[in-house]
Amino acid sequence: MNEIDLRSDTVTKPTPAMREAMARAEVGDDVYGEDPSINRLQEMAAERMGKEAALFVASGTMGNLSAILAHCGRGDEVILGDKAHTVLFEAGGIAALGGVHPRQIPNQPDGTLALQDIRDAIRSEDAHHPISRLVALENTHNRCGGAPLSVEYTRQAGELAHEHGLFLHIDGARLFNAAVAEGVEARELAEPADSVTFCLSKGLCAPVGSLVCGPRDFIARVHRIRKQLGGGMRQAGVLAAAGIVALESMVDRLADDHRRARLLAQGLATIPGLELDPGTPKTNMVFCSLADDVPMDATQVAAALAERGVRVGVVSPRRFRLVTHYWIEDEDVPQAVDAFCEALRGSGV
Ligand code: TLP
Repeated sequence: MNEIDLRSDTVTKPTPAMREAMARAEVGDDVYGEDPSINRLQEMAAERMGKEAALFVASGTMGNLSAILAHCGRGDEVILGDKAHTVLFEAGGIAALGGVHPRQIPNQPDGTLALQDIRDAIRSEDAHHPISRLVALENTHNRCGGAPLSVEYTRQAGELAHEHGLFLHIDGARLFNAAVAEGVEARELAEPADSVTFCLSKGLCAPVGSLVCGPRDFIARVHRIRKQLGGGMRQAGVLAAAGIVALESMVDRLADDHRRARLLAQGLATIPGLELDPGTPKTNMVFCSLADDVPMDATQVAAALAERGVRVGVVSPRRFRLVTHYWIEDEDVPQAVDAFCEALRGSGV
């Protein structure tokens, strides 16, 4: 049975072109700075983000952690959303390993932080207070439905942070999805930020890795922190080779994932017992919930779907996330919709 895996775009396996590039990759010891493939990828990433320098790291989590630790000292505060990936899903690393205090303010449904909330959260000079050092945004915003933040909003948030002497970091795990959705270059979305992390291993399909991008002296600090975290890799050029293919050939096609997410949402909207989030999908993620009268919970429905070869993410007891990606074809969409129909019919709705 052909499995349709909609749990995340992190499940994407490398493409044949990536596997070939990996096999041919020129490598060296990257801890000595001698891996030509890593060096090339870092130059490409810096160029794509319009920043001076970039550093290859093992994951999006390591990218955010090392960037936030490079901006903030122990006891400093980062202002970020209560639905930020860094708050919800990074194992509290910034507090556990960096002593950085996460000041959470509400994420708006469109993934933004209200500018007034940011302003109100910035601490005054007082020995009782942590020192406000950083604002962190997420683009696209995962838990806010894969919402893309606009250039205009990002600029306003950057200006506000900088007016108060704070830095701006963007968790741009899916920044290229945002760029495609907004019809802009990724560097325009990154421009207002002092640092940005983006991932190769999500919609771009590479097997491993993320890039932290920013000014040269900042990236030098991130480099030292990556070493402290045990993230200095050796012949990692085999991974970078896939990342280079990702940047060269996998960005523009993200529009196909967004189109398939729209088709998927249209199909799911016709199923009794399933309620779609307003405005979903915003990029490559469809969020939907079970209606109150459905006598199964999301885990049970997901199990019934898995029996039919369709895997979905369960994000709360009655809620699902379905993510489209390179390995989801047009014909998989009606198949997934049919599986949902059958699974819910089985529940007697
Ligand atoms: N997100 C994963 C899960 O951890 C939830 C997913 O399936 O979406 N920032 C954002 C916005 C992310 O969505 C993720 C991964 C990360 C950072 C962390 O990236 P990795 O998994 O490479 O550490």
